[in-house]
Amino acid sequence: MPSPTSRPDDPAAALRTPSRPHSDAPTVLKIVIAGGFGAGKTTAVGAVSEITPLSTEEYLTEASTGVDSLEGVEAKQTTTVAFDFGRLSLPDAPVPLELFLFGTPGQDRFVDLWYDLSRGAVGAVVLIDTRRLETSFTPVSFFEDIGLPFVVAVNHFDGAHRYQPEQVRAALELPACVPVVTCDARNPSDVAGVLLTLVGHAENAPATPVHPAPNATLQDA
Ligand SMILES: Nc1nc2c(ncn2[C@@H]2O[C@H](COP(=O)(O)OP(=O)(O)OP(=O)(O)O)[C@@H](O)[C@H]2O)c(=O)[nH]1
Ligand SMILES: [Mg+2]
Repeated sequence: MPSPTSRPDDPAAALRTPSRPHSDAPTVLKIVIAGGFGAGKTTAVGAVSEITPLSTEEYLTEASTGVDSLEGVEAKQTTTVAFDFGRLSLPDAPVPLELFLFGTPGQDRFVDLWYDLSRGAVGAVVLIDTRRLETSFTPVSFFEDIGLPFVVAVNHFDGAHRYQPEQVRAALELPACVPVVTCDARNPSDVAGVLLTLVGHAENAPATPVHPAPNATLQDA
């Protein structure tokens, strides 16, 4: 069996290296697309991916009634049970990039999987549905706890009240250094813009290795 490849503690270091040996080669980065149940994670990965995205959707069943609230997303029939995977090349970015996108399942009960998917990632996007802001509390706390740079992206659902980014920042008690942006998860250029915001943020964030979430977070989830 091949030995596992060790994970660099600071994946964003590739962005800060002044002269890379193969300057034409894109910098490959892993990015996590997170957020609460039904926030639009699978939609965002699918919108922007240049390959047919890998998805692990399963039908919602009666067993999830009363567990996974469909308020605001009543038309939703499926949910991600493992992860989404997509790829996006951005050759014209200030540094040519190849982004590997990993969408998480939304429910808090998958928090162990969120941790596994975060290994080796340069950062995370936390998608927010402002109609159900409470579903984003655990994902935000999770990335704060493990020390992974993240941006908050407000996914504008039709008919939802449009809050200002600073109102969202206040409601989530986010520090000024965490970017808060808006997007439509169905729009490829919106999602690409969010990803570039994250890459810029991760490049400037202090290099802190991802560490296991404290037990308190896991128990609370
Ligand atoms: N109007 C609108 N609908 C959206 C948007 N993003 C997602 N949707 C819809 O909202 C529903 C949920 O989207 P998903 O992409 O499955 O959400 P998710 O976050 O992956 O959901 P889970 O994996 O179950 O947590 C789907 O019916 C989407 O079509 C958006 O920006 N605007
Ligand atoms: Mg999903």
